[in-house]
Amino acid sequence: MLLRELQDGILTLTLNRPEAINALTTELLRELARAFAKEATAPEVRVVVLRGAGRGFCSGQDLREFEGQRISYKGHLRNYQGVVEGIASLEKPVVAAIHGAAAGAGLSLALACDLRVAASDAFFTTGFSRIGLIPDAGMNYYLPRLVGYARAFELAALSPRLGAEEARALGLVNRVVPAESFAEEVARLAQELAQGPTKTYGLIKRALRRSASATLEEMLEYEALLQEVAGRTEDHQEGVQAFYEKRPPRFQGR
Ligand code: T3D
Repeated sequence: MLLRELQDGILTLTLNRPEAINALTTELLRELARAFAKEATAPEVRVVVLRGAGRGFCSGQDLREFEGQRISYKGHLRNYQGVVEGIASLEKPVVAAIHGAAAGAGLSLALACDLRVAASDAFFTTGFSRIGLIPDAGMNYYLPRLVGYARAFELAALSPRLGAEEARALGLVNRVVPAESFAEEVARLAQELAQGPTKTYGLIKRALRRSASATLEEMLEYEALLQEVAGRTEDHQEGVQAFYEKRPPRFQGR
């Protein structure tokens, strides 16, 4: 259900239920949570790419899995909390590589990632309100932070279908690349991140996450604290040395 491939510091996680546009089952979500908590934290992993097999990224919760059953608070939390928190707390970049559909909780997972690259054929819909549900899997946290309250409400309440360019204009995705060169563009970005100062990326994630609920004074203090940590990394030494020697840095992620 979840395919894993590690190459040159890039861990690629592929949602692999193409017959249902990679709809999320309890088992798939459990595998994903485990992958973010275990495999992705290994020191040799320097970036994670999350993608979908077949013709789309992810169609959200598998609507057939709980047919006829009531949604339970506990079951819902158990299914989604581990994955969304796993992405947020992973101290390395996570890239969502989106082609075809990203809907419902599939879109939520993409929004929880640090960067979103969309193929020109990608399309996006919150989808929840069409089946009488509210956004979940972290969408209520990420969506208004990315697009502002008014747009978040519109996207959540009306569930329009957005094309890749529309999504980029709204700030939902970082970049749109031609569908024909999607795999190469994602690989290029992943390589760039995999050769970067991994520990620094982790600290950037920590700082930006903290800023969501901090005052300026608190952030100034937290930045100083994290900068002390960044200043002790080998990659900082290497970056400064490379600057002196007028050459590109060779970061080792340490
Ligand atoms: O239980 C809880 O805890 C609640 C949690 C909720 C979280 C959520 O994510 S709620 C939102 C769930 N997702 C949706 O409502 C989206 C449903 N799907 C769609 O709207 C469309 O399929 C798409 C817009 C994603 C793609 O449209 P299209 O036309 O490209 O594909 P399609 O023909 O609709 O789908 C292809 C197949 O995938 C089809 O199966 P079939 O008929 O060929 O056997 C379709 O039924 C299946 N599929 C698509 N989405 C889901 C799905 N099967 C199960 N669950 C799905 N979410």
